[in-house]
Amino acid sequence: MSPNAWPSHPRPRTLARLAVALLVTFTPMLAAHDFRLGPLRIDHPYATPTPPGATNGAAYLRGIRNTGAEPDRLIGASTPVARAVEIHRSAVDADNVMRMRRVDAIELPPNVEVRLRHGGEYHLMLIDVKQPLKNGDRFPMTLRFERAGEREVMVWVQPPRDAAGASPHKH
Ligand SMILES: [Cu+2]
Repeated sequence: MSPNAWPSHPRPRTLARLAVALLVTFTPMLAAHDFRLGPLRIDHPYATPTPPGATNGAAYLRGIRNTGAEPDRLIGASTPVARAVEIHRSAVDADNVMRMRRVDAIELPPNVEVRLRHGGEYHLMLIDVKQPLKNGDRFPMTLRFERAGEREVMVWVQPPRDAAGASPHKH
């Protein structure tokens, strides 16, 4: 396929980048994976599969541990598989319904592990996913921290371990 055959749409470049990421990370198959950025330990980024036609997905982290002496904050994220990524916090509202609200940041105090797990307080909402996320997929996501800067991590798509946390949520 000649370069001229590519449409002007950015999708082919995104797919090529994904393909490279897949080649890099499929060996070996590990039960978990983690990333480091300065004093931050980012443990097992994952996302739940999305049903066909779903516009939004959700990504999680088993945890982020700040091993440094200074506080940091997770202030944003982006990924080629979605138009935008928002930090959402779950809370029970006055009607006793669990709702998600967008927040600006997640505080990462020193010597604390903050969890962003399925069914927990925080998740990363993937707004307008470009294709369904399927079990076994991998995709890159860049996390942005106020102090430590940026780190690209690989997100594993897998079914939630705790089916009880799989109830649909409202925004
Ligand atoms: Cu949400």
